[in-house]
Amino acid sequence: MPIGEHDGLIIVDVQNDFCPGGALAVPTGAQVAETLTGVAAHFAAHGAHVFATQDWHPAEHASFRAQRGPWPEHCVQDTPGAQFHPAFALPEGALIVRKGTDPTKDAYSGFVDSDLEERLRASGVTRVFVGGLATDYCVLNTVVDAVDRDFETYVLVDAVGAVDVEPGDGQRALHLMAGSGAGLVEASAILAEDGASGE
Ligand code: VGL
Ligand code: ZN
Repeated sequence: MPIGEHDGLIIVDVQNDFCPGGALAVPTGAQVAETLTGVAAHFAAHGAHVFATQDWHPAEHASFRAQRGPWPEHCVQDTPGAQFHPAFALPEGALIVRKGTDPTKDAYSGFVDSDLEERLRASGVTRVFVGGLATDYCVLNTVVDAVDRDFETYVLVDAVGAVDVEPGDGQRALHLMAGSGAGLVEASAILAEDGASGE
């Protein structure tokens, strides 16, 4: 699948707290971080637009257990847990979108209370590819919102990882995304284009 200037890559929450050693770890988080570094470089090299979201909570966020929320404290603004994983590097020109900053409500989707949609449209993006963490929360909600906003939307199935609070949550999320109208594609197949075109 050739990538070009009307494509956007949305990399969701590749942050330390969602990787092994973090507060809300996805077992494959570090692998996903490494894969997405290569994918982001490929997109940038083909003139596509790269966006990376960060879960970016104030210290007493409503989603934390201390506030009777569902999650352990994670991705608190300006802490190490909120930083991108060290295996993840963004190409020049990539834009960072922060979400979950309202202390009173959660925002799993990169489109909620952010300017992501405007920034995609301002860049001329009509087709988006989504990877990152976690498949069953922020990737799921970002993908469904992208479909709703009429972007042609694909999930990078080999560049996502699930929290799996209940076993199978990640698989169910993939089915939900496909059912919502998103396509499922392998990032490795997109990367293989470089070899195929002799670049
Ligand atoms: C996420 C749970 C809580 C995610 C964020 O990035 O998927 N999950 N906050
Ligand atoms: Zn969160």
